[in-house]
Amino acid sequence: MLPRFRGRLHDPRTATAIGRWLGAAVLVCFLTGLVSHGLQRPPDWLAPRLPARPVWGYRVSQGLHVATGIALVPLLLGKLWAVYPRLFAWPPARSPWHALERLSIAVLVSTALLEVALGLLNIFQWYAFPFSFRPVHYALAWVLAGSLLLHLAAKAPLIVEHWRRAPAGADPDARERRSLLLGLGAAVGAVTAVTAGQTFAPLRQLTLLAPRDPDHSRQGVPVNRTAAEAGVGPAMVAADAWRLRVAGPRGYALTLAELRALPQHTARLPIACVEGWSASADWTGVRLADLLDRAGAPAGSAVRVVSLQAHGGYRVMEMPAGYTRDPLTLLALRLNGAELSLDHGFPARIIAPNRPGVWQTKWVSRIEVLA
Ligand SMILES: Nc1nc2c(c(=O)[nH]1)N[C@H]1C(S)=C(S)[C@@H](COP(=O)(O)O)O[C@H]1N2
Ligand SMILES: [Mo]
Repeated sequence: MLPRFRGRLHDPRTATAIGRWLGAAVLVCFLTGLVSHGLQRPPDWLAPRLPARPVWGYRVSQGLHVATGIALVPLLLGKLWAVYPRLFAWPPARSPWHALERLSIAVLVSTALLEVALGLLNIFQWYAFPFSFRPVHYALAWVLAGSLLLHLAAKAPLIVEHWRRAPAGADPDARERRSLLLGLGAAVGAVTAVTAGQTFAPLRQLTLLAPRDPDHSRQGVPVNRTAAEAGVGPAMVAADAWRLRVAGPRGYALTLAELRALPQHTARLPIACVEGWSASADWTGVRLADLLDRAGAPAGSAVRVVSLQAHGGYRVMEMPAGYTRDPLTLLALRLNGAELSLDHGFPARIIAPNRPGVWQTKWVSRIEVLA
């Protein structure tokens, strides 16, 4: 037997009131998800057009993506609570049209729950699912958007009827409904407050539940994958073993001492991980533009950057033209005034403005100019 809820608030008015906030959160989450996807895996037409400004663009958009995704947990639960009795109404379909409408709700509810669950698993780096996260999360987002539009169209008359505040006295449940919405708002506020500090510094003190606490960091920046996890050992980066090789029209190789002797520049740039944490730091090193000029790279060329790491998805990175000549794009040797630690990518790592953390390649060994 399914539990029977006897409360009076399982009605279209409550569903509309929660739906407003739910819809807004889904919209922000969807749009910032598109930004995230576009910056991480741009299609060929988009890659050369990706902008390196604002430097905090990806940081803000990905922070919003993860924060709205987390806020969806209480909002979805609240909405499901409000419509719960209708989900199991009997008979399941009264007409072919009604059957279709219920089918679209089944798709909507299941993709919404799946998207939030996958996102949460991913930010906690618990890859419990047997497929790669990003393409599935991206494809399901379109299924969710499509079924949500269908749902909004089917419910448009009810939404219109209940969108506005009822005239005073006409709605006997108004007070109870307001308490429910306040409670839900408090739940959203609470989950946001204890997680958003991972990217929004003023809330840092409250960061209880975020998987990456930026205060638990070395050199002021959390470490996402350690050198040991990536299989990079001290012998591989020893002074006599490591060279930076630049392949291009006039290719060359440099030792770390030679790199240090080139003009050094400092940029304050954030690392913003897709998982929602971010941290700003002072990065010092050689401008990628200077290294490319020295290799005779034509203006507007993209590059491929290869890490010492033996395998793994982030061993090889391609950087589109919009970033390669940017004065803030560095092959960094120092972090917050000290030499890079091995975990942060010693001897040299990439740091570029407005790019996802996954492409801030550590332990760089090779830079190839692309045609
Ligand atoms: N070679 C290599 N570079 C890498 C990674 C990696 O796994 N291998 N992880 C990336 C990810 S996902 C992030 S968020 C940043 C984090 O940099 P940090 O560990 O110095 O904070 O490094 C990026 N650079
Ligand atoms: Mo990351």
